[in-house]
Amino acid sequence: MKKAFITGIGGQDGSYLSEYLLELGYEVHGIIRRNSIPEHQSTRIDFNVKNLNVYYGDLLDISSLEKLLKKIQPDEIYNLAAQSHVRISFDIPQFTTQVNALGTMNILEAYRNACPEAKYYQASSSEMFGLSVDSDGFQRETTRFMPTSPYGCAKVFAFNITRNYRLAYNLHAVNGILFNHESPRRGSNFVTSKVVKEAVRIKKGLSKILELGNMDSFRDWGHSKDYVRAMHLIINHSVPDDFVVATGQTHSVREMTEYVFSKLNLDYKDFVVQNPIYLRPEELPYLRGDSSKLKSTFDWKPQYDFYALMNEMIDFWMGIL
Ligand code: NAP
Ligand code: G4F
Repeated sequence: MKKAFITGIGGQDGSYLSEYLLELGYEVHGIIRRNSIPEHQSTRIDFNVKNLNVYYGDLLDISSLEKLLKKIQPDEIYNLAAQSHVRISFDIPQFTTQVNALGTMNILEAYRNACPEAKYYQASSSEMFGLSVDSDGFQRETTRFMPTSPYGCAKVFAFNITRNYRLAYNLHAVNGILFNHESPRRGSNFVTSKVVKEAVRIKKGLSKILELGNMDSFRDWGHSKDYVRAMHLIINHSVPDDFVVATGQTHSVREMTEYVFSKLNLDYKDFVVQNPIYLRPEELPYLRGDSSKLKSTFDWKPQYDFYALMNEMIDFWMGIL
């Protein structure tokens, strides 16, 4: 039985990845942070299932990482933990950098000392590309990084230190450069979840307006379930390497909002207002990923397109509100 160790196991991707690996027959281990309301830790995934083991740990506490990796001796390590909200990274830049950059260094050190034979996956991000777009309108593995947020800058460090550890210490350490991916489990302060949740509340008479920031940025949105399958393929490639994971389609926040409201037979223009508190000091205006390298290396293609993704999220929020 293969063993996986996942940081961020209670997050959107960590929860789907755990379920996917358990289905494949893995023994799954993961860390959660201490929370004053323990029930909040398992809102996305039931931790009381066979072959799933959860411990307290933190990327900022190298002793907890090293102790667990020494004991578990995993075959695969997935570092998914992060302060993952880009706008909030402007409010708490130092914390974001400590967790996302130095926290990555901590787990790489623990990995190198405790179980260097394991394979390591780093959750890198399209936010690293920032203002940089190739002349054909796509971002890919060779596109230079020009990040536009403390989050993006910290993720560039994490990407580079992962590559550095791979080459310097001959470790099987890889980066997945994932474009935006969503699901019913997406935190409700990310734009897709926020729009769907609030549109459903408006439809049900529970709310009257939706306050947003910049509606003219473009994102390449996929489904988290498709992307965790890609993580597993990338970490298990015979040669450690870095891959972009994206749908290749891009939509503006305005188009996404218009689609969600229209599915509920509403006109977004009657309900959406701009609130400057949701604008960012520097915006990333456009993302569209080219995942040709991933597709030509593995038999991967997304099962969800943008509309199927948004429809699933609408059905979810209609069901629980
Ligand atoms: P998420 O839902 O915000 O999950 C992040 C997880 O990390 C949460 O469980 C969080 O725990 C945990 N965490 C935060 N700080 C930690 C720390 N210091 N020590 C241990 N755990 C900590 O994010 P996601 O959407 O699943 O994303 C997973 C990873 O992929 C992140 O690294 C993110 O930056 C990256 N990524 C995401 C996307 C995307 O579109 N979703 C795209 C590219 C890259 P708490 O619940 O306690 O906060
Ligand atoms: O949903 P978002 O907050 O996602 P963002 O900033 O693209 O970051 C996500 O994707 C990254 C990959 O590229 C990940 F690395 C990162 O961890 C995270 O998962 O915002 C998307 C767009 C932005 O242009 C933002 O300015 O939506 C715009 N937006 C407009 N109004 C809003 C809002 N975003 C949020 N969160 N809230 C708003 O009210």
